[in-house]
Amino acid sequence: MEPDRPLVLDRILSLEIARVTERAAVAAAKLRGRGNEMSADQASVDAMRREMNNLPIAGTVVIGEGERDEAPMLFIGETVGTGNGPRLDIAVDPLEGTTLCAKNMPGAIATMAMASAGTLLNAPDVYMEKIAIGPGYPKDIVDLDVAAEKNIRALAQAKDVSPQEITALILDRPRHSDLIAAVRKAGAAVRLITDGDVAGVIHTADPEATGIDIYMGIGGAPEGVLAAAALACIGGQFQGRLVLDTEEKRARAAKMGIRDPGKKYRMEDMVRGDCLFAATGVTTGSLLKGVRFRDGAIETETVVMRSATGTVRWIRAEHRNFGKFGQE
Ligand code: VTB
Repeated sequence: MEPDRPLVLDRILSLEIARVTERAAVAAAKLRGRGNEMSADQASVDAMRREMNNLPIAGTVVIGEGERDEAPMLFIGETVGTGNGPRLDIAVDPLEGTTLCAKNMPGAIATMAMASAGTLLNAPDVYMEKIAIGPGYPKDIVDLDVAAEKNIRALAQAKDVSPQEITALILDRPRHSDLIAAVRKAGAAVRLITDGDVAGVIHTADPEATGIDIYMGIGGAPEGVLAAAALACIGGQFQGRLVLDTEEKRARAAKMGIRDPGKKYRMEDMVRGDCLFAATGVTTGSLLKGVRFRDGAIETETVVMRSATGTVRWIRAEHRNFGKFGQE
């Protein structure tokens, strides 16, 4: 263990991290269904940053709202926290699923992860090819470089079921039409989502509860790192590869220290140490309940995961002190 990172602090942080995502979720939830993605996103960013700056950490944002020149807050490289505490890498997506929130559709979440300094992949905001499955399978049973049909068959075999009993979760995008056709050709079912692939990947960790065996397709790289942090806590396999299809993107990646633009990252390469992951529901989805504004209380539901122990905590909170949400 690093000397500046006593385990007890980790444990305290697993409650503190929930406060941060709760606050971001409440701020976004106030703007559910207003059709304004930007304002909902901005509100959750402001709220998350304000709460995070109360944490006794010396954090550096490695996955954030963008690069310094394009994001005024929670930009990559921004230091967060009080500065007195462990040095940590911070990954944030204050409002994952801005469109879901703006349209008041299921599955918007506020999410973040913390890990020891220098252990999270510093990914630029580009696309990432992703494939993820839950725990309990032989290593590398599915692989980004293998045809989708073959992956489905391998997974079915490992699960000792027919491919017909496998369900793949895929983002509903035109770019996935060949992938969707291939998965169906293999006999598996496809569940499509419009947004929200952090939660999508997490679904693979408990197929019995979620009905999802595998996540496949191309989504955001920042979301990929956050999803990898979650899976690192609860177990599973995840591979990702950045889509660096232009000179400009390759240059941006190089600036972040990425030497091999075609590298296939395993979960362990994206999250190289202990981490904490948290997500609070903004709108009710299959992972988390959304924020409820009741007479006299604001209710939130949060999941916090810790890789050191594999503990997963579901925190249903009733907030009665509205003052802390007042600035949002
Ligand atoms: C996915 C999805 C996110 O971005 O990562 C997606 O999970 C990828 O980008 O919720 P495109 O929308 O361009 O396909 C989000 O939708 C967040 O913006």
